[in-house]
Amino acid sequence: MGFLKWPFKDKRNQQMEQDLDQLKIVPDHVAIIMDGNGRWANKRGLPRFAGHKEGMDNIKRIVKLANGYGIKVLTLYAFSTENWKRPKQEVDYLMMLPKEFLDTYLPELIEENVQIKTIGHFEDLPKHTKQAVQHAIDRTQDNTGLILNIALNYGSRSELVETVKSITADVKANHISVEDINEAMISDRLFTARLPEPDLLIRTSGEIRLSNFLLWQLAYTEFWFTDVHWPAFNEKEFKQALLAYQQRKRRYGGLEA
Ligand code: V0D
Repeated sequence: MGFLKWPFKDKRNQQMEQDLDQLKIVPDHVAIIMDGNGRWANKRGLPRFAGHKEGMDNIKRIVKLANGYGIKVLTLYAFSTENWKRPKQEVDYLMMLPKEFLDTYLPELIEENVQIKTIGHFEDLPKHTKQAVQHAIDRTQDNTGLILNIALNYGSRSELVETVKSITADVKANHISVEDINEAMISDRLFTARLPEPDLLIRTSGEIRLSNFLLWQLAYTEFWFTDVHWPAFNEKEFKQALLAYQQRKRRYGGLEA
C-alpha cells in the first residue's frame, strides 16, 4: 500500500501515518464544538443552511473514522441553549436536521453498532425533533460500539444550576446532609453521568473559547483548536488532532497529574 504513494508524500506526512498505524494512545472520549458551518457556506457564496447540511453530512464521516480508531464516546455540540436566539427560520431548519440525518444515516449507524445518546434539555425541543431522536435512541440502545452523544439544547451553566437544585432538594428532604456533597455527587447528576470525562476537546473554525460547553467535565481535558470550518474537518484534520493528543500523553510519560 505504501509503495505506490510514498514518492509523493512528504516526510512529515509519512511520520504521521506511521504514528497513527501504531496508535497506542487513543482518547476514549472526544468532544467536538462543530463551529463554522455558516462561515464555510458564506465563503462559497452559499446560503447558511447549505453549510449546516454539509456539516450534518460530515458528522457521519467523522463517526465512521472515530469508530475505526477505537474511540468509545464522541460528544458533538449540535445546538446550544443560546442558539434559540438565532433567526426563527434558521432554528426551524436546524430542528429538521436530526430527522434528516437519521432518515439518511440510521441504517448505516446501526450496521456500525453505534449507540445514539443525547445530553441537554430534550423536553424543550419541538415534538417532531424529539420523536426522530427518541426513535434512534430506542433503536440503538443495545448497540455496543461507539456512543454518538449529541448535545441538543445543551448549556453547561444551566446543567450546573439543575444539579444544584437537585442536590438542594435532597438536602431539604433530609435524604442527604450538606457534608455528603462531593465532586462525585455533582458528576453523577450532570447530563453526562455514567460517561467518562472527555479526554480531548476539538473546536473547529478558529474561535478559542468554550461557549458554555461541558465546563465541569473539561477540567482535565486536552484542547485542540483548528481554523478549519466544521464541514471541511476531514480525516487528515482528525488524525492531526489525535496525533497531537498522543504526543502530549507520551510527553507526560508516567507523570500524569
Ligand atoms: C447543525 C453541524 C446532526 C452543527 C452539524 C438540532 C449545526 C449539523 C444532528 C443530529 C445539526 C441531532 C440528533 C441526532 C442525530 C443527528 C444535528 C442539530 C444540528 C441541532 F440524534 N446534525 N445536526 N442536530 N447540524
